[in-house]
Amino acid sequence: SFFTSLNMERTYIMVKPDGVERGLVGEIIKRFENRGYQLLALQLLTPTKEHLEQHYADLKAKPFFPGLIQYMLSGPVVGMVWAGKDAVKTGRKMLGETNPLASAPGTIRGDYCIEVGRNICHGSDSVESAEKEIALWFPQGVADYQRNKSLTQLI
Ligand code: 3AN
Repeated sequence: SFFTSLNMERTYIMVKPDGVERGLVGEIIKRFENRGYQLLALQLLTPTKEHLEQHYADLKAKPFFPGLIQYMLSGPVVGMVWAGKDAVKTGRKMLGETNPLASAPGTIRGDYCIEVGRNICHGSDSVESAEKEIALWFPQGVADYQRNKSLTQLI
């Protein structure tokens, strides 16, 4: 398809409760827009514990798991689906490292936080988990990627 021929990917990016509380939603959206990614879905919601436990199922055995769930329940989050070339890997680069202290300046975490337990954003770590997360957080479905003129000229 057109989507796969361009190496188009979708990724799930989530502004965590501390990012929302600190007013960083616009900044994070701006960075993805400026980079050239396309916003396919956006929602503010207060997640349930069950939802978060599914989202973080791989981390269930970690000692920080209960604290992580508690933190993620502390307020609303903003979930988004972004699409474009290499969106998963490039999205993670834009976020920075899991530990903000290891994140380069210029990345979101490298510019806005210092605590691993308060790292303001989430981004899918593979195409497979992105598709799982999109289905989990947007069961109603998301918009289609829109082909546009400037992009068509690039192929
Ligand atoms: P990432 O969010 O970069 O994919 P994961 O999936 O390893 O990293 O961890 C998910 C979340 O769990 C992190 N964003 C962070 O909030 C929390 N977390 C990860 N490692 C730690 C840790 N050592 N101590 C406290 N929280 C952690």
